Amino acid sequence: MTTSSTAPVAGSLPPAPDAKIAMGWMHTARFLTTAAQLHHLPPIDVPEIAFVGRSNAGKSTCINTLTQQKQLAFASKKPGRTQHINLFALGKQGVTDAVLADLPGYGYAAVSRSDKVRWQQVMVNYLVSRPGLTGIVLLCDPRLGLTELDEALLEVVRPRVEEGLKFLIVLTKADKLTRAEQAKVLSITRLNAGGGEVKMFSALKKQGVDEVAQLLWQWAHPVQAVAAEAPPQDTAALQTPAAHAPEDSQQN
Ligand SMILES: Nc1nc2c(ncn2[C@@H]2O[C@H](COP(=O)(O)OP(=O)(O)OP(=O)(O)O)[C@@H](O)[C@H]2O)c(=O)[nH]1
Ligand SMILES: [Mg+2]
Repeated sequence: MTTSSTAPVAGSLPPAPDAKIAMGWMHTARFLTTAAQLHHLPPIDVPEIAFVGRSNAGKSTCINTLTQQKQLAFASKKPGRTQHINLFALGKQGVTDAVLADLPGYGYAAVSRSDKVRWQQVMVNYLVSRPGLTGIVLLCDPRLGLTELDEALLEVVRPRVEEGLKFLIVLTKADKLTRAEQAKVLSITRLNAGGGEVKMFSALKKQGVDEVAQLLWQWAHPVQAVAAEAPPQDTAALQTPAAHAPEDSQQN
């Protein structure tokens, strides 16, 4: 999986920013729009990061904690609180450079079967076809572990993850577990996630907040392609043919 080149590859992750930078960026979050159906969502030309997971897993609370805003996303003890796709814009000086999407949770027993099927279809379509979707954060209550529905979601997104879509599992409500339980569930989830990224998180204890913010910042600011593939015209004229520089040589 690793390459021998030390040159940054376009689209790869930049170094992690200072936690202050990542948290300051997160704090710029503002409500953008809400939609019950996929085709009502506006096209977005910046990276979009979706928060998905079972109802009551802590998606909305996680967004509020990361953005350091109490009520940006609707969080509630009552499962099924989020019933629309809610988009939040991020970026300094009002310039949007990324979008967070809070999705309704799945697996909520009190929802009618037809509503469940309808919503699952919206979500699958969103995950499979939303242009600009850059990363998925799957939130999971570590006391339940990855459930059948989470596994089904993993299967749905697998082809896009293989094509480069970023993916992170956040184990929420870490404050409900002892340190030993946290370590155990982390390693089991890492195993089940096929080596994918997994982080422990607690909104209550502010555990894992900086780390998740730093990773999302990295997702939203991938290394740009270096625009120096061909030398500028005037300096090219100065090069002697004897130099024989390979045309595709890369700078380190
Ligand atoms: N102890 C503890 N409780 C949490 C934490 N995160 C969320 N909760 C609680 O879990 C419940 C559900 O949180 P939400 O953020 O509304 O969950 P959700 O995943 O957005 O739920 P839906 O919108 O129904 O899909 C609320 O009562 C939160 O206060 C946490 O880190 N620790
Ligand atoms: Mg919610």
